[in-house]
Amino acid sequence: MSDRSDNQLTQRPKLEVADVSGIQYPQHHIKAMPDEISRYCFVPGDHIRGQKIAERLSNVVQVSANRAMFVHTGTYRGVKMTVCSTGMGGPQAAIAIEELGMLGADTFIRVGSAGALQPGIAVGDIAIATAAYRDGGATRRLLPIPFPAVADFHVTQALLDSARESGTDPYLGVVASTDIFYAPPNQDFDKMLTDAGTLCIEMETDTLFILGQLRKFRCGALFVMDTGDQGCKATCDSEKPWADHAADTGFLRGEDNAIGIALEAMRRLAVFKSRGNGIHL
Ligand code: R1X
Repeated sequence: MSDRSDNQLTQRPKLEVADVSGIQYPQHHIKAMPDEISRYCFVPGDHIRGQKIAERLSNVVQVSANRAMFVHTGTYRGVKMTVCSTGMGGPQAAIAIEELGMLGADTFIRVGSAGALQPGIAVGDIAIATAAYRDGGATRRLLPIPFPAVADFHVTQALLDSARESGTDPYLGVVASTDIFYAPPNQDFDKMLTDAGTLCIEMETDTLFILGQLRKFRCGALFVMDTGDQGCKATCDSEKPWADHAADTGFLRGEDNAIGIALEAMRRLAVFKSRGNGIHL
């Protein structure tokens, strides 16, 4: 075991922190001005992953840090991009996405982690969502459950193209979103999802896609697997079913891969749009 002084967090380079004192912000939670938020936003749940994405941007500034939503804006290959961690679960993700939208964002990529539901999937593998099974409750009052939670086609295509060009052959398909991480075991539910071909399970993508539909945002999501089809033990050195996000080398490689894929996909969406090639927004 490493002690605290070896902790990866303490070793991460410090990012510039904006002075937010005495300013009236238009949104209740995200303490930023519209010109500090790009229309192109990454929405990981994990603020450490958010920081890792931010570290890949140039001229990056932390524009807000409130209630687990750490917001950084910088540029990637000339394109202004924002990263905002959403925390875990649909309700907080909804707050983050809605406020980013009111600050001018309209294109969102979730860079998440998820647990595998299909045979053959390993820790560190990448999945891209085409749609999300709506087991989460956050958006039920926005659009009723029969309404599907579907990814934006162009964002999904950009993620797929970016993955393949990076040499990754990602899983592509439906993911499941749920609210309860420590749900009572329910083999029938798990079997239903697996038999239906659901790739993996996580907690925010249904919310992202429903807000995308309702608010006319373009939304996509990709995930690094933190369990394999036989739990973590088959693929990593842990007693727990999940890979350690701070230490498991397979997971960390996959996370780094997912971040690179997402950045490049976002850049393509920006370039494509600026050429006026028919994206609907
Ligand atoms: O979406 C899931 C949630 O944010 C993935 O990881 C978290 C739970 O451990």
